[in-house]
Amino acid sequence: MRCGFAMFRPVFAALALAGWSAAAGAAEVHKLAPADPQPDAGALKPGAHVEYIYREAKSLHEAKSWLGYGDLRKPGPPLRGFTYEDTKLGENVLTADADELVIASIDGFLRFPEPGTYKLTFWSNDGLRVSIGGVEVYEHDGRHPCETLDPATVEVPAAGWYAVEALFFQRLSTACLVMEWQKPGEAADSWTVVPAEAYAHVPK
Ligand SMILES: [Ca+2]
Repeated sequence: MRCGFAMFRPVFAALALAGWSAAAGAAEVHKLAPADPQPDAGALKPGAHVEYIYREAKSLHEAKSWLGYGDLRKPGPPLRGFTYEDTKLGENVLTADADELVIASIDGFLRFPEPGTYKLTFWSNDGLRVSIGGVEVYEHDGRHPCETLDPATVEVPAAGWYAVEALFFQRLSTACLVMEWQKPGEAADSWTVVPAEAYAHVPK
């Protein structure tokens, strides 16, 4: 094992020097479709709609399979957005009634204030899959601490509301769910947590 790993390291180093890994992560730009029609402003309520299933999932595949059990779904108070930093041990996850063994199905709208190219960074503990404007933009499967993979790059054709859907699960210990954005023209090291007022939903 040790020998094999040592043999691989120069290969990774060479790929990194060639810019291969950066190119692979940055190449994909997701083109988002605005909600059509745009939601009626009078019907929108703050935050995102969420339903919880209080079952164990170790992967997004398992979490998704539980969604099929409709009678297990329990609507929860709306999320204020993806603004939940890592919990303390024993603290409830999101707006759920439990700190562990929670699956959340989230949907609503996200408002982009201007058109252009945005970068989105998602932090999750544990698994997370996100679609915005009809496009899957991020997935981080499995159980892990509050961490992120490469940012997603999205092309926003017009200011306004975009449908957002997410599948999230928290198995054990702490949990987090955060989205940050870098708006068009902002510096490459400039990240802001997407504010609560950017999220809305139509009550079901
Ligand atoms: Ca966890």
